Amino acid sequence: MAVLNGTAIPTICSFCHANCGIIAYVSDGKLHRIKADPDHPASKGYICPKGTAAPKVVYSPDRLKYPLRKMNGGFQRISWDEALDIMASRLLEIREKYGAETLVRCGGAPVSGAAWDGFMQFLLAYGSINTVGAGHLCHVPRQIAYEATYGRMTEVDYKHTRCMVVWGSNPADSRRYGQGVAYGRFSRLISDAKLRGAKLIVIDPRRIDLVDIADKWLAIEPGRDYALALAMLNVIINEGLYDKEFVDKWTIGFDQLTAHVQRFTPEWAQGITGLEASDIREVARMYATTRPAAIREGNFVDMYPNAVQTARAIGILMAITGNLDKKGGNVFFPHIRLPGFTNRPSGVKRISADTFPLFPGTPVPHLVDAILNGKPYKPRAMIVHHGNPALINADSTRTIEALRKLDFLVVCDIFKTATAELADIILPETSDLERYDYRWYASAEGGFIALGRKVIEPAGESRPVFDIEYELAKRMGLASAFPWTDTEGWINHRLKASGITLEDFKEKSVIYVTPPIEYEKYLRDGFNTPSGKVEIYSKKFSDHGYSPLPEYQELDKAFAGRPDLLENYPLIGTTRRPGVYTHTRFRNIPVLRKKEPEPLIRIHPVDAQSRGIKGGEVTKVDSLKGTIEVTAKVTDEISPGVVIIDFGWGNPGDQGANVNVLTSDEERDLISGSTPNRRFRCQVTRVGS
Ligand SMILES: Nc1nc2c(c(=O)[nH]1)N[C@H]1C(S)=C(S)[C@@H](COP(=O)(O)OP(=O)(O)OC[C@H]3O[C@@H](n4cnc5c(=O)[nH]c(N)nc54)[C@H](O)[C@@H]3O)O[C@H]1N2
Ligand SMILES: Nc1nc2c(c(=O)[nH]1)N[C@H]1C(S)=C(S)[C@@H](COP(=O)(O)OP(=O)(O)OC[C@H]3O[C@@H](n4cnc5c(=O)[nH]c(N)nc54)[C@H](O)[C@@H]3O)O[C@H]1N2
Ligand code: SF4
Ligand SMILES: [Mo]
Repeated sequence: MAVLNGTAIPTICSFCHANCGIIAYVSDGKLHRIKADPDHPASKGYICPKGTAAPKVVYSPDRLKYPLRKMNGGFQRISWDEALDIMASRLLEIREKYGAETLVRCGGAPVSGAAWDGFMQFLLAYGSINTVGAGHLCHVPRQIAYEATYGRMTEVDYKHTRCMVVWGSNPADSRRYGQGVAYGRFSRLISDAKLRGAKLIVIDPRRIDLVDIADKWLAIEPGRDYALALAMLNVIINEGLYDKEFVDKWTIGFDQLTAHVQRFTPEWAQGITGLEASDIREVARMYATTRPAAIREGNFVDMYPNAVQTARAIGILMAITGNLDKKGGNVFFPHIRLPGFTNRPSGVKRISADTFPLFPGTPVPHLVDAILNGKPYKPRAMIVHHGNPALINADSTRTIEALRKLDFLVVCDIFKTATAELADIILPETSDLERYDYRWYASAEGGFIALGRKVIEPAGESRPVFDIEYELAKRMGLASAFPWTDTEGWINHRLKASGITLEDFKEKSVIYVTPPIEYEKYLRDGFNTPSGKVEIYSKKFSDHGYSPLPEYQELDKAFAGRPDLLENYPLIGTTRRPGVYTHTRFRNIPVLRKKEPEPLIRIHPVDAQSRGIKGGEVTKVDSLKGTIEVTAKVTDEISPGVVIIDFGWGNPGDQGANVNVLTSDEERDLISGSTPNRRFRCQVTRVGS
């Protein structure tokens, strides 16, 4: 399809997972302005400052415009032919010498179809199945937990609920009200529910904006939610507040759970969570007795070494209170089917197959181990597409050391990132508005697909990822393993199972491909588990040697029995995502940078005063892993003893410190390999002025 000839082109924003509908104003081939699309079902007229800044992003002077090759310690411009020839010969050589499985594809947060899929087909055609990304920190721990418990992740039915628990999610900044669901004008979802009389409970170490309208706020210590969830189960079971009929008919293992949670009293949890036992009781009762109720458990879960079992405990809360798949509860929105990739190599073993059998890929820290110690085998080459692993993983110093040890690193991005700095070859991709893409959404009205349109020509020599990987495959004799030859072919392949093609979007921006939501489907189909019931006791987990009931787990292993270390690192550090950025993106866009010019450490007045720190002063933060300097913001939005540092800084030129220098990848979730990116013990001192 050619670029649409018109001035107002409906498309979608892919700067974050919300994927709002936008209208791109183009004339003389130039993008002038982006406005919200009032009709798009994903956002109904909402747009954030990042979306509005799209022209500044696509025309940024920092855009990568040509392929680059590392030479003599710097980067030199090369042609596409050279770049692809070098890649083809190096990758063929590596395959010959070490085996296909030593190539790894690294992605990032899957904010668009292209981000999900780029270089996946190439990887399989080459003969490897090794993928890494941000999943171990982003959604996979929750996914593993819910798949084992009742089939798949749920969404919140905000429009019909009477009680919302926003648990470790900050939708006002993340614009993420669910996993992959379109709620319409989402920015008003929670306040509208409040206006209808629904209750709101916020569980968050920080006084986020939503606390202002909450009925109850639990300022929990970071990483301690597991104890809270177990104590809530204790109260709900012992006070008989659960849904007896649902539990009898539709769950397995409730009696074992009842016995299991007896020792997890609110008084026990009080000592761990920093919360009052009476508050825990009150929240447990409010949640269990106000039906229907729904928990929006956010991304907090995924960045702790007890991630999967915490999610299991939360999932079990949803189930025993009878809120699963019920109108106004935690529901399953309709699923869209997408055909997978072809030519999956057989007989190749994932690097983490033995250690993390339930993980669909490999957690990055495990890959880092494999690169550094060669076990079970040493990965040799990596293609990074749409991700920035050097900054986003726990213990950046160690991650970067591993990336440097690769024989061959290719990074495909639109900007020169901290990861690109380590690459042998940098490939410039087209930005979202310079290529076609698509996105699937679940919604109460049905699952639908929206098209991301190419509205302007690519910057410089940048190319869409699917064209790049096909060209590369052709040079390596792998073209026959591709069901497409370019971006449009890729979209048509993925849309096939929904019975539509790219051509169908000529007149429409959005096409519905499933029926609307149906509640209580389990009455007909059961739950998607081996028993067809909610598996409170998980045989799947016990078969894999994991605790079949959520067993409590201590944190901060490196500090166990070490009062000296606890004294040296008395504060608990966690991280914050500024709403004006997405992860490590956009610090180079001046209109956005103005809003949050530098990373801050939020510190409570009590902790600041005892250290002689004033707001606006530079502080030094030390952890067992490293040291950074950040400016202090003295605020009571957090509790004494807790500090919060902004995440996402550290790309070349942004001059901000990378908080993951402080985090550790040693303590991992047994089941998902998740690391405590949001919990590190630290000390903060004033930098002498
Ligand atoms: N301490 C701490 N660590 C964290 C988190 C945290 O909150 N605290 N959050 C975690 C989570 S949930 C996630 S998802 C990860 C995020 O991890 P990533 O997804 O790896 O981080 P991003 O900064 O979004 O990286 C995306 C990259 O894609 C590039 N890009 C943008 N558009 C295009 C395009 O069209 N084509 C190509 N090829 N590239 C493009 C961007 O320039 C950017 O470099 O971080 C995790 N790490
Ligand atoms: N602007 C912007 N939007 C984004 C992103 C971004 O980087 N910027 N990233 C996108 C991605 S990849 C993701 S995964 C989503 C995530 O979106 P959400 O699921 O909404 O998660 P976060 O925005 O990370 O908010 C997590 C909240 O949990 C709190 N928290 C931290 N630790 C704990 C804890 O131990 N317990 C509890 N109860 N709370 C805790 C934090 O203070 C924060 O308020 O956002 C997406 N949207
Ligand atoms: S960046 Fe802003 S406009 Fe774009 S999808 Fe996310 S919330 Fe919507
Ligand atoms: Mo994420």
